Order: sequence, then C-alpha cells, then structure tokens
Amino acid sequence: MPRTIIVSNRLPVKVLKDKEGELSYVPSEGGLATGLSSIYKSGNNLWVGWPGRYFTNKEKKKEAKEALEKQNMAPVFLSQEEIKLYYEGFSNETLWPTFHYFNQYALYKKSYWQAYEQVNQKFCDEILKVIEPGDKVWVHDYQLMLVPKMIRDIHPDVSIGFFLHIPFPSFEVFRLLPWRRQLLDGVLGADLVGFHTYDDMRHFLSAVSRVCYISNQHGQILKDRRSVATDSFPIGIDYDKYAQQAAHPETLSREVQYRTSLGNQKLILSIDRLDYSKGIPARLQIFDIFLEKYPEYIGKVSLLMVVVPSRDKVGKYKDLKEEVDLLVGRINGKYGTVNWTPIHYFYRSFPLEDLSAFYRMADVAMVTPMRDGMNLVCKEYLASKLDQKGVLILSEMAGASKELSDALIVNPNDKHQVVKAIYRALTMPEDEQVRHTAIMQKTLKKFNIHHWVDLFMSKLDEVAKKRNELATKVFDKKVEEKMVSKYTAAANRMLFLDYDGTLVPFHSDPMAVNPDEELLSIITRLSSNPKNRVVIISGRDRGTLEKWLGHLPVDFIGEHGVWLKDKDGDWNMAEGLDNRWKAEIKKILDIYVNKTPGSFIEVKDYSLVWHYRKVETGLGELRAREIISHLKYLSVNMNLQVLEGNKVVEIKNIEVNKGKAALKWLQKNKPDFILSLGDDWTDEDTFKALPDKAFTVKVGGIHSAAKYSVEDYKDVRQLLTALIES
Ligand code: GDG
Repeated sequence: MPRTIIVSNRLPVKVLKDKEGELSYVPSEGGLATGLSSIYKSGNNLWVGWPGRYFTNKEKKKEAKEALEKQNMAPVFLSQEEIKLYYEGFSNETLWPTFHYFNQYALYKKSYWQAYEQVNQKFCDEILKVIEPGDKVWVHDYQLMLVPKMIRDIHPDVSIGFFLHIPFPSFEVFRLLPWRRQLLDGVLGADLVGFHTYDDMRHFLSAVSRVCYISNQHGQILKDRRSVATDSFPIGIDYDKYAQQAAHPETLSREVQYRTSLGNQKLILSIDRLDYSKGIPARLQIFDIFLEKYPEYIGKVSLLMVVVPSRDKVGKYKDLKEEVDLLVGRINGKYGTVNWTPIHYFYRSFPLEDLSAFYRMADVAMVTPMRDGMNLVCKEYLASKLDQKGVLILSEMAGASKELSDALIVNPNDKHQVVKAIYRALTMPEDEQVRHTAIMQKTLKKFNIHHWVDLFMSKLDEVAKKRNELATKVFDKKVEEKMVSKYTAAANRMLFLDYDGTLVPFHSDPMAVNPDEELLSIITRLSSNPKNRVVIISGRDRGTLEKWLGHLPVDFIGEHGVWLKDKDGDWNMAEGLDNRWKAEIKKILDIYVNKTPGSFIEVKDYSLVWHYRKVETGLGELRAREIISHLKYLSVNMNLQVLEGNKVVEIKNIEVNKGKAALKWLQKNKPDFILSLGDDWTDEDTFKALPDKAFTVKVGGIHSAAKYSVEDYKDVRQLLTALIES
C-alpha cells in the first residue's frame, strides 16, 4: 500500500534522558503534531525528522532509533555542529530574518549554506531508504526547502507537497539571498506548494517569475514540463482541544487561584516565543504610552506577558532578551505601586492548564507581531473564550489577520493606533465583544487543524491525478517509434512546422533568429524527400520567410494564413481581407510604445504586433492587459481578433488563422501522414483543425489541444532528425 511520509525539522516527540541514562519519549502537544497524528500513526506511514537531542553513545542511538521506529518515526540524527550551522545558522540566522523582513539581521555565510545543503541531503537520504513509486511526501517549512527537488531528482513519479509555515517575503527582499535560485528550484521539486495566505503565494509566484523566469497561470507553474500548483491553506488549531481545556476543572481552579492574587483589575495578555518578529519591545512601549495617555487605568489594568525561551544560542535573541528585561523593569519601576504591578512578566513556558486559564482570564489579548506567518496564539485565545467575552487586538502583519477581520486590526508600527485600540478594547460593551468573538469562533471551528490537513492532502491527490493525465502527453520513445513507423509506411506526408519557439528559440530581437546551419540542413533533408511536403506555418511576414527559407522546396503559410505559397508557385493572399483598420489601431499602439520603454510595434501586411519581451517584468504584462481591454469593443466593430502570445499582443483579421489555412492544404494534397509542431496559441488553431490521425505536438508546454508535448526546439530538431534517419 502506498505510504505517506511527513518530513519536518523536528519529530513530534521529545526524547528525554533521566539521571540513570534511561530514555523516555514524550509526544509533542503542538498543533501540527495533533493534526498530522492521524496520518503518520496509521499503516506504514512515517514521520521523518530530528529527534531533538545529540547521541554520542552508539548503543543509545540504536535504542532510540528502534523505539522511534515502533512509533512510526524515522530519526535523522544530527551532530552539534550540524545543528549550529544548518539550524541555528542558515535556517534561523539567514532564512528566518529574511523571510520576516528583518533582512538587516540576516547573515550570508557560505559555511551555513553548505551545511544547509548537506543536512537537507541527509533528510532526503532517510526518505530514500523507504520511499517507493506511488508514495506521498509532505515536507514542512523553511529548514527543508531543498528536499522536494532532491527527492524529485531520484523519484520523478512520487507526489510531493511542501508547506511554508512562515511568510514568503516580497521579491525585493527575497532577492537579497545569494542562494535564491537554489531555494526556489528546491521548492519547485514539489507538486504542490502551500502557504498560509494569498499574499505569501503571490510573493512566491513573483519570485519564481523574476528569479527563474517562469510565469504562472492561475497559480500553476510549469517547471521542467511538470506542473507545480501553489495555493493558500491557512493553518487552523485543534479547536475542540482548546475549548475543552477551557472548561476543564483544573483550568477553572487555576483561574480562581490567579484571580484571587490579582484582584479584579483588567488583564491584557501577551504570549509569544522570544523572537524579534513578534514585536515584544514595541508592545511594551505601547503599554507604557497607554498608561501615560490614560492615567485613569493606572492600578486598574495589568499586562500579563509570557515570553517562551527560544533560540537562545542565536546572538540576536540574547540581545532581544536583554532589551525586554530592561523595558519591563523600567515600566514596572515607573508606574508600579506596593499593591499593583503593571507587568507580570514570565520568561518561561507554562503547562496547558495555566495557558488556558490565562486565555480565560484575559479581557484583551494583544497579538501584535511585526511579522508572523499565521500566529496560533490569537486563535487559541478565541477558542478558549467559552462566554465569548474578550477582545482580540491583532496585527495586520500576522497571517491570521486575513481570516480574523472581526478583531481590532492594527499596524504594530503605529503605536498611537494600538494605544487607542487598547482603550477601545477595555471599554468595548459586552454585547459587541460577544458579537465579534462569535463570528471568529465560527470560522475557527470550521477551519480547524484537521480541516487544514484534509484540504492539503486532497489537493495533493488532485494534483497527482492531473500529473498522471498530463504524463500521457509526453512525447517519449514509444510515441516516437509509433510516429516513425507511420511515417515510413506513408507515401504522401505533410509536415506543418511553426517557426519561432518551435524550430528556433526566442530572442529579444525577433530578427536575430535567422535559421542556423543545423536547422537549414534538417529542412533541406526533409523537403528534398519527394514523399514529403514541408509547410512552414508562421506568423512571420512573407518577406522574412522568403529571405530565410525561400531557397528551399517548402510551402509557406505566412502571417498566420494571410499569405500562402506553394513550393513551386507564387505568394497569394487569402481572399476577402481588408487592412484599412491598421492605421487607426497603430495610433493606439503608438501610445503604448511611447509610455513603455523597450516595447515596439511590428507592422505586417494584415496584422500589427506589439512586442514587449524587453520591457520590465510585470510592466509589460500590465500594458498588454491594458491594450487588450482598450481594444475590446473596437476590435469587435472592426472584425478583428486581439490575441496574447509569448510576450506579444497581436491584432489581426478575425477570418485569418493557421487552422483554416492548414485545412486548405489538406484539401489540396490529401496526405496519409500528418505532423504538426507548434508552440503558441496560434498553433492551437492548427492542432484543433487537423484530423484525429495527425501527430500534433506542442512545444514548451502541456496545456494544449495537441496530443503530445516536447520541451523545446532542441527536442523538435531531434524528432525531425529521427524521421529523416528512419
Ligand atoms: C510558526 C510561525 C505559524 C506558547 N507559549 C506556550 C505555549 N505556546 C504555544 C502556543 C502556540 C505556539 O506555542 C506558538 O505558535 P505561533 O503560531 O503563535 O508561533 P511560532 O512558534 O512562531 O510558529 C507561525 C506557526 O508556525 C504554524 O504554522 O502560525 O506564524 O511563526 O500553539 O500555544 N504552549 C505551552 N506553554 C506556553 O507557555 N504549552
């Protein structure tokens, strides 16, 4: 039975060692572990990850491995040095700050990168030990961005998903990384790439387009003739667990205990891991300003601040800890009285019962990170509010703000706005609190952690299904053999060959792709065979076609079917065409050339083409859309079609298309073997027009009416050579 393999930096378990050296295994309580437990614990499924401790003793290592394997876990053992360079180093001192827009904290060290590559390979090797075709792999987070490609290179047929738990930054920030290309290539080894928000997905797609020069269609990326899907999957929490915990007698008794010592003052709650992305110092400064601005709250409201120790070996975190300690001390010194402490500060973690009591007690939760992939604390707070009384102040920089629009949404850099939000929260009428909480709870209940896992997994299955369908299209050896055998058996063959993008690659200067020696030799050999009729079917003007290939015995269909020529005849124009529209449309295109550096117009006899290959990425696409919408109504009235091609917008008569022209050729010649090769939308007309027995081949894509697909012009030349040599 195919298996599902979960891969993450840490295994969902803590390995503890007592004084006698005995090992014990405590399952992690984290949301991800809960959500994925139904998957990795069943059948022969598996979770691959670091067990979270160093093993120097071989016996103990073996013992741990065996014990973990019994619980469906495969440990990747890492040395102290590896953790220092790969985890604390590249993951947390390079990627984490960059992805959270703290790029001024990022270190770009070659030694970190090398360790990151090696450790990613180590994870991959562990997976390769067990993986088989048909299996599914789900790789988690920024520590393992290279793993998808590493697996794909060895196993082209397995389904691979990747989920990023932290934000994906804007391209302008991402581009700063010296290893940006390798990181993207690594992730693109997956079939499905998931993010918390649509914005993260957008940034990723823009990075792929600018760094790898691959555009996308509705989030689908075509990479090495594989389709990579991207989507947003906002992670949820185990809602019932938090709601039930909030009703648990132990939670209630702790709440009573804490309430008794605090008195009946209002409580604002703040809970995070120690991290500069969480905006802890700013939150303290905001509380300071609040007390200054609203002195009537002195003695009436306290901030309960839990900071969970984290990454304390990384330099920036040590500095942050000192800053927080200092600020708390300063504010408590400034406002504190014998019977009131402004900030109750804890630098440690608490058991769930305490956490739940804090959530219940808090009148306000202040979740104001500078940047956060999602943030689960705010969701847990809401789930714990069984009476629905309480107010959430939420930073717009947290992924959660996209779902929880009923919170008081703030920009954490606008301190005065947040101060006002605190005042509003503390004075909000109860019925309003209940109204907002109820709406958000409804969302969180539905979009819980199990829902998230199901959504991702079913999308991964769907993508895999599509991949299999597309795979049937690949022009492989078997198809080639079939084609060659039909070709040799035929006596009257017709080959429709598109030019740009099919026989030659694209170039920023369209006149720079005149046929090279290899191409000339291929076409000469094909066309000199009396059983063959070679038809160059192109959007090019007749002058260029004549100049480049006119000396060979080939037929031409130029300007997508405006100009036609038999190998032994003259150029003829398709009947009934009008080109008086050109002057008016050219005036419009001139406006766009004037405001778009790098663009130009190609004037053909019966069509106009606006080229934008040299225009700044993004601007060209924007202008193309503007032109299309500008010409929308005009073109209908003038009987024109406006088509978007590979970095071009072409305007031509509605009657003209390659398909119609190709049909004319078939009627005249009645071939017993037909091959058609083309790369863009104009060739789709040909593919659709040809009879079913034709071999239609799309170049450089898979979404096409063609039966088969090849990667690029090199494959095309190989395919034609196979025919010649048959
Ligand atoms: C990353 C992304 C994304 C906190 N204090 C205690 C405690 N916690 C638990 C909370 C919560 C978790 O830690 C923190 O989760 P966050 O989502 O808020 O933050 P990160 O750890 O940075 O997580 C983040 C997440 O991945 C998931 O994709 O949301 O944006 O940065 O569950 O309850 N738990 C206990 N005691 C504590 O004192 N028991």
